[in-house]
Amino acid sequence: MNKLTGGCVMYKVLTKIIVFLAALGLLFVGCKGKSDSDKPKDISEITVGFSQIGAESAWRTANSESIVSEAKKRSIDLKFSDAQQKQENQIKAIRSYIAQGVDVIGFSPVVESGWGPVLREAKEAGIPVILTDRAVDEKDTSLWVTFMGSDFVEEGRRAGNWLVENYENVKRADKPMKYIKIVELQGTVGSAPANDRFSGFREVIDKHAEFKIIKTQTGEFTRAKGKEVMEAFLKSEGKNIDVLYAHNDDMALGAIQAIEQFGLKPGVDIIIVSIDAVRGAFEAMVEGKLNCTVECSPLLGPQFFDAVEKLVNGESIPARIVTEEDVFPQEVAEEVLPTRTY
Ligand code: GZL
Repeated sequence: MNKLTGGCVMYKVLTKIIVFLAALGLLFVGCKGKSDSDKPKDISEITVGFSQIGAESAWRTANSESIVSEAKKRSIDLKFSDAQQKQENQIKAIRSYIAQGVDVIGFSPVVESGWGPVLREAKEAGIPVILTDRAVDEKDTSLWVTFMGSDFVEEGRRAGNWLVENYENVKRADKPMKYIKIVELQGTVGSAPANDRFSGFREVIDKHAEFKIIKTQTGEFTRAKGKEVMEAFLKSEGKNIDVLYAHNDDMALGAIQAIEQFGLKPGVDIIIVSIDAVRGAFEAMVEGKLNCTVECSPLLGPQFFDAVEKLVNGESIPARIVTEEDVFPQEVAEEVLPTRTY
């Protein structure tokens, strides 16, 4: 074999060795593990954008406080916005969170419909969305990771069941049982709690012919509007009203003022059942002015950030997380009031 041939052979062997070593190196780099961008972030590095509905009720204030204080407790960077009950403000806030590239978006939708486009934008941007408190009627459930909050239909059923089971014991003795006339203060028009509490209550009442809903109108979940609408009910129906069913305690508390100003006794002349179980409702029950409140817990902060941490760590979370709740009639109010945290 001449020097040239020998040199060629050597060259080929060396080339093969270099190629082999290079391939080995690439393999090693490839196996080094997740690149930085794939590694789960440390919780203190993540940013969460939350679009809150507004500050319409004591319940909402407690809900916001629960979310903001939990973020602080966990040293999570939270961008929080108040939409003053306007859907367009929530959509703007969510778009700004997308533009800022937050890691997770949370929001409580003021109404059920009209969220498809902005939720698709979040999905295209690869930002997971957590629904809290209220649901949306969007058919594509891949647009959010989980919905956590109460079962509002069940809350409406619980209010109806309490009334059917207790009206006879709480009504004035001189009031006839025949045709018990109910007036209803609905929540925000188009919102999940208003729609569901409306239907859940009727699921029960419609099975009892003696109960009749004679007036129903939105009080927008606020104390002021609840008082105003109750004044109108009293003007047209007066002493004809036996029961008030309010979709939240704030409207019931406003209605109590209207009933007293009209010269009737709330909780006695007009039996009142409402939803939320805020402190004000317990105080009204202790004074004998409200007869029952169905719990709807606003304290979603810990659950929300548990879900955020699981998401960021790549863990799975259930598509639906229901909050456990109770019913509080007037007779337990005094004992329970000191334990209430919202
Ligand atoms: C219910 C929540 C409702 C409360 C109201 O989860 O969305 O909105 O019942 C609040 O008090 O305004």
